[in-house]
Amino acid sequence: MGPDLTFNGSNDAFVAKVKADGTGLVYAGYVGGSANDFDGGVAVDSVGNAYVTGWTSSSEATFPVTMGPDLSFNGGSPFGDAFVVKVTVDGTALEYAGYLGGSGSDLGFAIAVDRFGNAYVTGRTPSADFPVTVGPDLAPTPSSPRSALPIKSVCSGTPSAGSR
Ligand SMILES: [Ca+2]
Ligand SMILES: [Ca+2]
Repeated sequence: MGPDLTFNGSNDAFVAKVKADGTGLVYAGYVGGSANDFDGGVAVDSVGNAYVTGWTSSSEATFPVTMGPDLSFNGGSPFGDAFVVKVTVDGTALEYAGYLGGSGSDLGFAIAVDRFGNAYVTGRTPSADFPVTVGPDLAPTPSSPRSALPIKSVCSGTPSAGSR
């Protein structure tokens, strides 16, 4: 199943591929389940597979999980979990689709992909039970639970005082 051709309710994310000459769409469809699904970002690899992240309040009962970081919804109000979806070149299938998050509201904001096809997602989480594996920091920051998602996250540096 690719990006869904049927609207799933509340809000859905969508992904669309526009022809190189701009005369039409190669594909366009929804990504989501019955609850709120929001886009965060999209990236494309060298052969044209699209990788979409965002966040969803839709459980696996309606979100099109296939294979992915996590096939079970972890909850969180109001935003649920971040999600990661890989759309095939022709848009007819989701090569994988799954959740990324813990019990809080996990947001996937941006995604990039390397030449080997590894996807890199960054976002925000208030979940102390986020599924950390290897990463810059495996514990939530005590003073601020909104640490960046540590799975291959892309960190931006903080300019030091007085720097330009
Ligand atoms: Ca939806
Ligand atoms: Ca969550």
